[in-house]
Amino acid sequence: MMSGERIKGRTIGVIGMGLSGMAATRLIKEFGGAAFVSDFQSRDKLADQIKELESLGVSYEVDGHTDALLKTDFVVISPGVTSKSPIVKKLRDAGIPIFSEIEIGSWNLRGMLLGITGSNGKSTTTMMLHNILMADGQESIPCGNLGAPLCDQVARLSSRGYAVAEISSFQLEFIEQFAPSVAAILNISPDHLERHGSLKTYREEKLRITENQNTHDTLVLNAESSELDARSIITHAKKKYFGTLDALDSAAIQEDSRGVFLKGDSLCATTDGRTHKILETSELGAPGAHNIENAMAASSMALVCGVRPDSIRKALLEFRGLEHRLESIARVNGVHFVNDSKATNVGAAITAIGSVTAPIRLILGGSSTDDDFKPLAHVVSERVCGVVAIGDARSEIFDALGRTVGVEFADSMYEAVEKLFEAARPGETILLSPACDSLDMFEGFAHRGKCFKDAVSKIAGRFEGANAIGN
Ligand code: UMA
Ligand code: ADP
Repeated sequence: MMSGERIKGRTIGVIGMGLSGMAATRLIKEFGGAAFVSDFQSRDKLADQIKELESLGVSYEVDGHTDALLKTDFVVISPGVTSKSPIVKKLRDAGIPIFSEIEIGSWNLRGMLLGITGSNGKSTTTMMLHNILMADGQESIPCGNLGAPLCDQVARLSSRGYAVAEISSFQLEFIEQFAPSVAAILNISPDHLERHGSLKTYREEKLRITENQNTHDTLVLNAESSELDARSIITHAKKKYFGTLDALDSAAIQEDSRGVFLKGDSLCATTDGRTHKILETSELGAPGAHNIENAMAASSMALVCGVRPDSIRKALLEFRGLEHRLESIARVNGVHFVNDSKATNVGAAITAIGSVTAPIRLILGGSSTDDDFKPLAHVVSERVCGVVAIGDARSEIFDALGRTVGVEFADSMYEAVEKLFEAARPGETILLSPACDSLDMFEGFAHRGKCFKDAVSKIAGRFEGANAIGN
């Protein structure tokens, strides 16, 4: 059934007045439904949203979720609302269906839905694929968890276009029919375990991206992520694996199940029995071994969409990575500053540390979602000569790494950068790759990255000839 039919004339509850809730509300209004929006924050914190709701003529409540939501036909839930929330229990007990924002967004999306999930690399791969499609002259809109809700794209996308959606585990919790034509699962490593309870449940949520795919659809999978265990995944979709040629060969993956693979130093694809080189890894515009994986995932998806290998090559040469992801900031007195604020879990920080070749002085910490920093010890002992820990998780970081490397504490980003810069020698890299969420000290990862950059430019301002790179 199309979204219009499921929405028109219905009373639909929306939980949360954030990006998702407001986008869902606009969609409901556009398709002739009556939205009732509920948020547990106070009126003064929601002034902008209330202004928009009042101008749309939409009813709402603030300061909590009341039983008014039980009088709706179904409810759209924001990804930040957990399934353990009391209102979810009440709605379930009352038999009221609950859908995520991506679910109702997908109901009437014209064009093709491409969905990318995984623990790390989602935003980068989403933007790589978007750039590839654009280089091929296609209409493409990057959206989803990267900050542009799918519901807002319904009116924007034509039937010939692609919605390239970054999809989080939170968004997959309340899907019913959501089914990307091409989906990718990049990797699995511990993240958001406080919400999902265990790595097993978290992986199961991620796998839901394929649960409604059919035999015409494709699922692109990383052949080398051990926690993902791609071979064991059951799906109706055609599987396409990416990875090194050795990994695909040793897993006996047949030619028609191969996506883009790494043969020596070249990204290659096989079509009609012939292997083509797309580009050398040294030509990739985005740095680091993890971006080779992201490039293989994005180009595997693009090939399924019929994109020409030349367009893939052109886009991957030009794409330099996103802000706050291994972003080179400046060199001051021979010390290189790199901003990887988006590394919000231990797996991402391990990747980032591994991809910096110089000796590293590292900023870790924030609010932790998985608490286990011990997996960092090995890579820290090999590459890192000093750590400054910030935020709520700093004691846990000290406990996990204090025997491996010197760990100092700082109360602000500026103090952290200053401490590391005082200790650093020319040729070293000061890396912010915190392995934690940011909300204990910052408004989000972007704000944390900006504070890092501000601290660096303050220090650089004291030296003549400091070299700002990029932004
Ligand atoms: N709220 C309630 N009741 C609750 C909980 C929250 O009313 O029980 C209200 C809050 O008061 C607030 C609103 O809900 O007004 C916030 O909703 P939300 O947390 O779902 O945030 P959105 O603004 O809708 O943003 C969400 C994603 N946020 C989360 O998943 C936490 C954004 O991803 C995403 O960009 C956006 O939808 C558009 O799709 C952020 C994120 O951190 C960046 N994602 C996680 C990650 O990447 O690791 C999954
Ligand atoms: P996500 O959207 O999944 O959080 P991003 O593309 O924003 O992923 O990258 C976040 C961080 O994760 C990067 O700064 C980098 O440290 C790390 N990362 C990126 N791609 C990968 C990958 N394929 N495997 C492991 N870590 C990665």
